[in-house]
Amino acid sequence: MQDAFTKAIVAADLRGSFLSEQELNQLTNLVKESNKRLDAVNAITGNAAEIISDAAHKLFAEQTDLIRPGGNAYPNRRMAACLRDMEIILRYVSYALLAGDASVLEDRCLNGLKETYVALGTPTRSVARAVQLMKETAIGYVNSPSGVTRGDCSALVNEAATYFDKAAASIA
Ligand code: PEB
Repeated sequence: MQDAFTKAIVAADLRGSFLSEQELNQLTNLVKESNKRLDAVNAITGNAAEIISDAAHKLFAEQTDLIRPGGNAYPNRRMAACLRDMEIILRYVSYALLAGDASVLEDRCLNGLKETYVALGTPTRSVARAVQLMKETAIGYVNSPSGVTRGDCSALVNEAATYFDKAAASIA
């Protein structure tokens, strides 16, 4: 697992060089913007239950077969597994956003996940859709101005979106 700092250090060390000016500027910017980043992580963390249930309602409204007998979110045991999986994925996205790096998400959550779903017979496209729906709601919370200092958070929103997209693409 890496964060934006360790990633830059590992890359520089591989080259056997000091950090480049560009790398240092990027990290300086990361530090400058870190309060925004923490606000964004907090917006996702503090609203995780809402993000998951909102996305799950939309998924099951779109794909009603999932909650019918024989569906992958039926009976309660499978529904619980589904909601738990959504929570796990959202949790790792929140870690990646905090670290400013996707490796924690890739190594500890997405690695082998698609294969797991294929083996379980869980429809991978439906899981990917659930992730996309969580993305929409989560970004709404990150963009919400309530309780935080107003500012431009477009770069952080875009970054958060890349983690959700990465998760969805690796499962689909
Ligand atoms: C991944 N999910 C399930 C299992 C595992 C994971 C390992 C099998 C063991 C179990 O049932 O607990 N575990 C999960 C994860 C990590 C991990 C993400 C990452 C580190 O360790 N059903 C649906 C939806 C979808 C879904 C499409 C969006 O209808 C998920 C939610 N996951 C689902 C279901 C099961 C499952 C298990 C239904 C149970 C499958 C079954 O037992 O038939």
